[in-house]
Amino acid sequence: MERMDVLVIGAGFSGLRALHSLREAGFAVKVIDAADDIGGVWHTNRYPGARCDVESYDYSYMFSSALEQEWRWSERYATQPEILRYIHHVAERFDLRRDIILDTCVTSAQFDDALGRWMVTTERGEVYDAQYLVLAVGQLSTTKRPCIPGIACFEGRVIHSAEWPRDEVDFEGKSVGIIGTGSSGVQMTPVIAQKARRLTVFQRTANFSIPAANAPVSEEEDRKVKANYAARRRQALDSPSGLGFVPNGTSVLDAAPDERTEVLEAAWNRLGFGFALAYKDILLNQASNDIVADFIRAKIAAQVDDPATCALLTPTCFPFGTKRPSVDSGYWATFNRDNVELVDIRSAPITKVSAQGVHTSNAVYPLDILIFATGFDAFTGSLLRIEFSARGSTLKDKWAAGPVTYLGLGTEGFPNMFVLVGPGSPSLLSNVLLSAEQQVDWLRDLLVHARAAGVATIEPTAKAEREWVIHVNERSRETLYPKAASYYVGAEVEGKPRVFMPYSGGVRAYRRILEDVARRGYEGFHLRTA
Ligand code: N01
Repeated sequence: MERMDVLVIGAGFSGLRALHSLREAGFAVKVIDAADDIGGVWHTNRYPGARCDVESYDYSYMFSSALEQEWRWSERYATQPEILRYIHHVAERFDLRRDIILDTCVTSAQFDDALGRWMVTTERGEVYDAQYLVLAVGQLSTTKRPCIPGIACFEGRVIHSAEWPRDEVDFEGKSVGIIGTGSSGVQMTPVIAQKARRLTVFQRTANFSIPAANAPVSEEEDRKVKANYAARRRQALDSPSGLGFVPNGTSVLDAAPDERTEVLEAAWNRLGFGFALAYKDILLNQASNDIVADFIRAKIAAQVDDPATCALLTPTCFPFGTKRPSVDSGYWATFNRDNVELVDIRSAPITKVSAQGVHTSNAVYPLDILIFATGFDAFTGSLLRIEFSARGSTLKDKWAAGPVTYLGLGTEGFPNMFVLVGPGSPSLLSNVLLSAEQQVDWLRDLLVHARAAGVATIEPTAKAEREWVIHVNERSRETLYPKAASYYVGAEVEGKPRVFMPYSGGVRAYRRILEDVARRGYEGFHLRTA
C-alpha cells in the first residue's frame, strides 16, 4: 500500500496544478488518472475543430511568470493539439510526471475515521493511503450517449466527441451524421462539412453561438500581452468570469439604440465567450437579454440563406447565455453548403438506428459515421462514479437530492476531501482554469495552516454548508440562469435532481469569500487535532 499526504484524482489542468503547488509546499503528493496520459478533457476531446472558447492568454496557468513568458501561443483561441502540447510542456518543465500514476481507475475511497485517512481502491485492487483527497475529476468528463434502439446494429462507425480516437478519422467521401448542437457539435460541424461527402446535423435544441474571431497571434500582440501579463491576470481575477478584459459596467437598457449596436458589434467581433459581458445585465435582466438575443438572431438571419433552416437554427426557448453559448468558427454559414443538412429532431424525433443509418419519425438518413456530440453528465457525473464513503454514508446518498457543499470545496461528513472546480463554485460559469488555480492556492494555504497547527482532519460544518447552499441558490435567482433546462441545473440527464449547481456570484465575489473565510481562521470548517 502506497502512503502519501495528498492523493489527487485527475491529471487534467486542475489536478496538475494541485500536484505542483502542494508538492512545492512540502506535501508528498501523487496524482492518479484512469487515462493513458495526462491532459484530462484535452486528452480525450480530439474531435476536429476542438479549441478553447476562452482566449489562450487567459486559459493558461498563472502560477509561474517564467512559464507565462516562455510559452508562445500561436492563435487567439488555441486548438486542442496546442493546448495538449502546453500541458505536456508544463508537466516536463515542472517535473510533474514522476508523481503521476496513469492507466489507473479509482473505483472507491473509504475514510478511516480512527486514522483520519482515506483508503483509495483502484479497479485492479491497489490501495492508496492518503491523509487528503483532492478530486480534480472534471465537470465535463463523464460522457453521455442517448440509448437509441438499434444502435448496436449500425454498420458504420460510432464516435463520441469526447472519446475521439487517436488515429485520424477519414471523412473523405463519407456520409456523416452529428447528433448534438452544443459547443462540441458547433465546433466540429464546419470542419467536417469541408471533408465529408454529406453531413447531416441532428438538432434537438438550437443554440446561441458567438464567433471566435480567431486569428494568429502576432509577435507584437504576444509582446504586448507578456509585458502586461500581471495586470491582465489581476483584471481576470477581479472580473465576473475570469477573463482578462474590463467588462462593461453599464446596462443594455441605458444605452441609446445606435450606441448599443456599436457596443454589441464590437463585442461580437472580438470577445467570443466574453460577449455575455458586453453589458453588465445581459444575464441578469430579461429585457436586456431579449435585446441582445435579438441582436444574435439577426446575425444568424444574415448568415443563413434558407429561411426554413434559419428559423430552425434560431434559438428561441431560453435566454441567451443561460445555456453555455458556443464559440464558433463559421457555424451558421456552414448550413448554406449543398452537402450539409439540418434535421429537426424536436418535431421528428430519432426513432431508431438501423444497419444503414438514423431513422427519424419521418425519414431515414443513411450514414457511414455517426457522431454523438451529446455532452456529459455534468458536474456530478465523474464524482459519483467513484464510491466515496465515510462514517457509514456514501457521497451518492448524501447528494441524492443534488450536490451540497461548503464553498464548492468540501462536503460535511466527508473529512479531508476537497473538490476542485465542482458544484458550488464558479466552475463552468467562469474561465475554469483560473477558478481551479484560485482554489488550489487557497487549499494549499489551508493544508499548510493545518499542518502547522497539528490539525488531523478538516471538515465543513453542517451549518456552513447549509448556508452556502442557500447563498448559491440566492445568487442564482438574481440571474436568468435558472430559466433554462441546462446542465447548470442538471437537466442534461433524465432523472438527475434539478438543482442549480455552479456559483453564479462571479470569480471576484467568490475569491473575496474564500479570503474572508481564511482570514477568520477557516470559518465554517471543523479543524480537529489528532
Ligand atoms: O455538450 P452539450 P457539448 N438526443 O451538453 C444534444 C464544454 N466544451 O459536448 O440541448 C438528441 O453542450 C443536446 O440537445 P439539448 C463547454 O462548457 C467546451 O457540446 O439537450 N440530442 C445538445 O445539443 C460546453 O458547454 C468547448 O436539447 C441530444 C448536445 O447534444 C460543454 O463542454 C468545446 C441528446 C449536447 O450539448 C458541453 O459541450 C466543447 C439526445 N438524447 C465543449 N442528448 C470549448 O470550446 C443531448 N443532446 C472549450
